Amino acid sequence: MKIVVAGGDGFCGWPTALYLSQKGHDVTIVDNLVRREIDVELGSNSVTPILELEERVAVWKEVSGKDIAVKIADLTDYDAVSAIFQEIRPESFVHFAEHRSAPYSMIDREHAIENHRNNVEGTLNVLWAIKDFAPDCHLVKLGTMGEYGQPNIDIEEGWLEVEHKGRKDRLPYPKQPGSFYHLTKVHDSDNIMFACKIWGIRATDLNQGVVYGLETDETRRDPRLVNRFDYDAVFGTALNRFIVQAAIGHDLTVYGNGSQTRGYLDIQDTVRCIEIACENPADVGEFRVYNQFTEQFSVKELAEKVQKVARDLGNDVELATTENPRVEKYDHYYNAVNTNLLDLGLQPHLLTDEHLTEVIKVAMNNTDRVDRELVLPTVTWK
Ligand code: NAD
Ligand code: USQ
Repeated sequence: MKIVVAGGDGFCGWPTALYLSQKGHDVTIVDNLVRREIDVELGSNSVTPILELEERVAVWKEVSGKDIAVKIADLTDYDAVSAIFQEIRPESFVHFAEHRSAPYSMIDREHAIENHRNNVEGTLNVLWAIKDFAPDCHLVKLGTMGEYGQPNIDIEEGWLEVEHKGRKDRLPYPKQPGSFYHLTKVHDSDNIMFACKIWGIRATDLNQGVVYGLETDETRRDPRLVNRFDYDAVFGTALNRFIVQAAIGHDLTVYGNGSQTRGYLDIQDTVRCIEIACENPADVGEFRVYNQFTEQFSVKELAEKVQKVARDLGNDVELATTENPRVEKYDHYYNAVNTNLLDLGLQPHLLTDEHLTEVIKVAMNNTDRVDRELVLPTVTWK
């Protein structure tokens, strides 16, 4: 299958591109490398030393014998997007290429607007290019579980059966996101749903939970293929941050009382979910929503797991109670459905002590790359 992986230089996109290539798909990475520029803006870095994109792809060719094409292009540039669609005519377009940090979108007005411009405009360009140049292309779009927020009822997969004043309908599940970033995903979902309806586009919106982990079978094949691993307070996600904090002997930054609960999944399951979505395309005009996570944890549960494994490795860290820079719910109900991907064959990698040990060891081997100044949060919601 001809597959474009947009955002293929990023944390989820790079291992996905390798996985799909290994499976024999004809993969093209599209990325404008903005994530590397944001590292410069924030003075941050990946704990793991990642190569330049062209070099990584050359190593993959050396290791696997397989080619991955690279297009350095910005999805907000319609000339570039339309040229890519006309040249490649992809069967699946996997869209990871967005600014994905909630704190980044909350820095100030300019960042909130740039976040919206980049994400919403990029996705609109992809929709128009599919319509104009590759109408049969299946859009596999990364949304987020955070689109739903934390409602006091079960979270369904995209839709809710509603009975109101004696009438019934199946309506889009209500969205109550918790940051301007998460809001961009809601706007994307609405735009994609509308495009499916009016133009007959096929789309799968993957509402992904928080991704943890580092390596996949493909990145493990050579140290030069290593994935990026963010630990700073802006782009690092909770579990990955706790792992690096444990590796450097820093107390774990549990925000508030740590009862905030989310869906989580291993990066090894992210790559498989994308394969499942590509191999089982949505129908013409269908807007399909899958919830992409495997387990639910509170932040405190995650921190306690990391604390235990770090202690076994000789690093004794405490759970620090850190004032929460965000505005979010505590002690809330959280029960989300995630059966669609499991029904299509996903076999989850669960969060085990062995997994945590592997990743903490990698972090411990790279502690010289960790800037402690980046660990504590500086961006607040208020
Ligand atoms: P990332 O920042 O590591 O990677 C995103 C990549 O997209 C980067 O390489 C960046 O340079 C590129 N990009 C951004 N805007 C672009 C544009 N306009 N044109 C071309 N390239 C562009 O992020 P990630 O963690 O790999 O996340 C990928 C996607 O998955 C995002 O859409 C994110 O919202 C979603 N997601 C991520 C997580 C997570 O925990 N990491 C969870 C749920 C959903
Ligand atoms: N948290 C802490 N301590 C930290 C960092 C975070 O307690 O040091 C808490 C936050 O307050 C929040 C929870 O952990 O309650 C999750 O925060 P996060 O930074 O791990 O994840 P989030 O901001 O939700 O964003 C991440 C990705 C984003 C993706 C989202 C999936 O960065 O791209 O969309 O996970 S979800 O959360 O399901 O919406």
